[in-house]
Amino acid sequence: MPTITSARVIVTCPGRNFITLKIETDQGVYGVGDATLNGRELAVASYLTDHVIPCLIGRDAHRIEDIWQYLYKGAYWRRGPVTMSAIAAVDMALWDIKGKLAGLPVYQLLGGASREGCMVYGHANGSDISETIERAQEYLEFGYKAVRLQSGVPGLKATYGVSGERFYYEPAKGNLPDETCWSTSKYLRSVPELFQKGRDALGWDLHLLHDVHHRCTPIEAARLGKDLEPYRLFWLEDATPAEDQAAFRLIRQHTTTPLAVGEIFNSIWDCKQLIEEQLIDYIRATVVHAGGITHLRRIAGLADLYQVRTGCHGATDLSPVSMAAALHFGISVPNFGIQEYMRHTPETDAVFPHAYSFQDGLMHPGDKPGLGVDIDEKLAAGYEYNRAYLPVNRLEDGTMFNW
Ligand code: CS2
Ligand code: MG
Repeated sequence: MPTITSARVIVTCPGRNFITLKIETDQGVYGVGDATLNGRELAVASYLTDHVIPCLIGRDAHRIEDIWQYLYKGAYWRRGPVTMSAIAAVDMALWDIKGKLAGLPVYQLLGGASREGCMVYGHANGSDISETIERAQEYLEFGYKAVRLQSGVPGLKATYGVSGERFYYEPAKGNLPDETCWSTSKYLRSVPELFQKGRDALGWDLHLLHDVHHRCTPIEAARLGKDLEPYRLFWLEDATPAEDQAAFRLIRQHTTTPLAVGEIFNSIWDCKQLIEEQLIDYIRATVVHAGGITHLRRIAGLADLYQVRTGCHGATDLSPVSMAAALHFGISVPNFGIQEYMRHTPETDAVFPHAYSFQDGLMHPGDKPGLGVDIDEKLAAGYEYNRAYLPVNRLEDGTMFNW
């Protein structure tokens, strides 16, 4: 049996902070796992270093499920983004080790490929509608089959998803949170035109998506869903905050626009009602924040019973280690929907060499044993941690709101 002999957390910041767990065994094989939690990275680093790693040494690295249960039940304080991101990193690293020792890519251990590749979506964003559509046309030329449109809102200085950068979107900036100002009424007035012009310019074959980013009340989300019905979106994401899963009943009653939610979920309990009542069409829970491949398979299994498909989060603040693990999961799971793919910068890709690839709108994890991704520790050491926060958001009268 491969015994865990050591493990350590690598903090690096090639343009943005990433937390990577590396677990080593007595078979000379190691595994890597992503533990990045945007804006709270060091909390997970400490959870791993100070509380988890001492419990791993001497364990059988093959016992993925047992170690998962040990870390979940053994913590006593269950769930939460910090705990579940730490467990996720251990889980990813153990699947990586298992694949390497078996000489197989992880997706072969998960039941093999269920499709040729994972359809991914890119992020077109711009300060106004025409710039957003221009960006989307570039994604169309790259071969993407799906693109998210996020545009500036007339009358607002800044809004979610608009970065000014052509292909990268990194919202975490500054030594303290930026403060942005929001108006739902201005936003609701602007979105239908974005998609009406989007359809006119981009046609009907390209899947179009949009992220509300938790900023509507249920009835506002219902209205937006209805307003967007003529444009046949692939999904409307995070239409309203989902702590109250029942809130989606009201949206569902009013609109047939498909709904996606869950990038901030960290366990099956966060989405059980949403799935069982078919209040959503896509579950966005991710490999890094929802307990790793092991737990994400449970979520996907529940979702499959109710015709809910996966649509995993894949922003730049999920490292290439997560991207690799998500693709092994995505290519094998029966109810795959779509995978988000916010490209990483060349400096990030250099720190995390990987086997996954993009072609004709699909991504494939590659066939290297394990996850097919690594961390170049020498390069990583050259990028010091640099504290950065996600912005906070206030209404025009100063009331704290959802970012
Ligand atoms: C977004 C993310 O990718 C998405 O759908 O919601 O950009 C999200 O804001 C970031 O991952 C937060 O760190
Ligand atoms: Mg989102």
